[in-house]
Amino acid sequence: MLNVTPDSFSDGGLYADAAAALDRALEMEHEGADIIDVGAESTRPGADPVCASEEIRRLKPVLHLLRKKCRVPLSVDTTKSEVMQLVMDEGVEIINDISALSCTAKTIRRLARYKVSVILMHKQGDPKTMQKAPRYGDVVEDVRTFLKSAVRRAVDNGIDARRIIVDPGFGFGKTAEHNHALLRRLEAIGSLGLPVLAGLSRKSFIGLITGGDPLKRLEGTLAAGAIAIQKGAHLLRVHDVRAHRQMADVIDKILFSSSARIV
Ligand code: HH2
Repeated sequence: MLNVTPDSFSDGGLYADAAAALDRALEMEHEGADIIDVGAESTRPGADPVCASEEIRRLKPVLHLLRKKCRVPLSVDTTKSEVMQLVMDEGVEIINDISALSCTAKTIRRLARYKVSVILMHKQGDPKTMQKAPRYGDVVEDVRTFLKSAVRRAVDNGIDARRIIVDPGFGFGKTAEHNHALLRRLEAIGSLGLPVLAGLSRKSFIGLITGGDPLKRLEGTLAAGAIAIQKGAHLLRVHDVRAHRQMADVIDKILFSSSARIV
């Protein structure tokens, strides 16, 4: 992941400048990233939303450079139709939407025409308040049911099912126990028959186990990522690419014939 934000929870401000963002993207590519996911709005718990024009102002120069220099596919983390349109015109291949395409059907049909892939993520509530009192019946079943209907809506509006990735949305309106249950039973999300992405990197439910601030959660993040791969995750969204590449390659070599993707 490449956060071009001033306020992301662990790397805010580091890559807000386009040249620094390009250097980091090339470094991640060199370290073994399969996809670069660029985000211009922090969605950490408590974050204030930003408007589309500010998101575009942050993204445009970065995407322009990345498009020219990066070899791996580019993804953009956004929920806004205007931003989706701009980044598709810049040649971005993947839209990562933490609201699972809550946009209009018209926007979804436009995504289908551009033949982009989409990441549909579950969240409960919005970043500003989502950690106040998350509630579920059975968190795994509730998340699975939500994703199933988001996939159905995307397909009904023309998105090719082969271009859809699902994501249970670790940390988005979930207590630590909810996150543990989703990780323990991640196969249930995989049973939707689509690739699963897990975004675990440095998140607070890992910090609650290990202690330490976000920059000191690498080992805990690797443990959670290793569980996710064993439970069927196809993609990991990470800050620390080199360490995850090595971890995923070892698990894949020993347990699976195909390789997990590092984003
Ligand atoms: N997590 C974050 C942002 N986008 N997208 C998907 N699909 N899955 C995730 O788990 C996910 C995501 C939050 O992490 P980060 O980008 O590190 O922080 P911030 O939102 O503060 O920029």
